[in-house]
Amino acid sequence: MIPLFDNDREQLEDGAVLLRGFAAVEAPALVEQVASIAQAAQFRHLVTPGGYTMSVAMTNCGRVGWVSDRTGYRYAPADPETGAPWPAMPAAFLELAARAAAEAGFAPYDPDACLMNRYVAGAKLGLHQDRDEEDPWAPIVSVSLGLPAVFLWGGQRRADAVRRFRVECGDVAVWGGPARFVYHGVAPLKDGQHPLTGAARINLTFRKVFRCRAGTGGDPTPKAV
Ligand code: MD3
Ligand code: FE
Repeated sequence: MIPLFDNDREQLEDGAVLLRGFAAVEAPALVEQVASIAQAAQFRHLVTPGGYTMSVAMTNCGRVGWVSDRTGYRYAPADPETGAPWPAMPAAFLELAARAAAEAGFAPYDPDACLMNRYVAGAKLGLHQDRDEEDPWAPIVSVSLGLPAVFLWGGQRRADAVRRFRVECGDVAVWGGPARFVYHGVAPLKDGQHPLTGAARINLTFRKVFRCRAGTGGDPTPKAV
């Protein structure tokens, strides 16, 4: 398929790219899949090791899911709420994530987990690094759905200057390789209504958690182009 919006590509820095509108066509189907996943694994507000309840509600699909409680952050094969394995990652998720990763020079890409974040007005994600994954090079792919938000994009150190990017439904960001440990976050969501998600923004983040899977014979780290 010929990619739509091919020119809408913003290189943030080496290893990080914003693909505006990359998932615009698929957005309604993705939102439906999220709703169906959330029936089996509900969105919940996790507690951080420091004892704070996150303003963003989260759930997961894939081989493992990201969870947090008073004992720490980790990837878990089962939903701690139900004890059941996380719902499988839909084929449409995998295909989109792999296509976006390839567009950013990170092919092949076979993510282990998709963390889904749901924001309502006021919900935010403070500046952080994603560092609970074993593979330090494989990218994270982010898909924004529903209400717009402001991404905060810093540097390798917490104190580095932060740039802001407004992202809309269908925008996709990919960052890996040299940009994998950049500090990032999301500014408090503004009130609004979106035809696909109502008063919410949903963000999917795909992660390669394991360095390589048993039985695949290696080829652990994709190379950035
Ligand atoms: C790309 N999620 O779950 S994707 C996370 O929107 C997480 O829910 C965020 O960080 C979310 O760990 C955002 C990360 C992100 C943040 C800022 C960016 C990607 C970016 C700024 C520019 C480009
Ligand atoms: Fe993050």
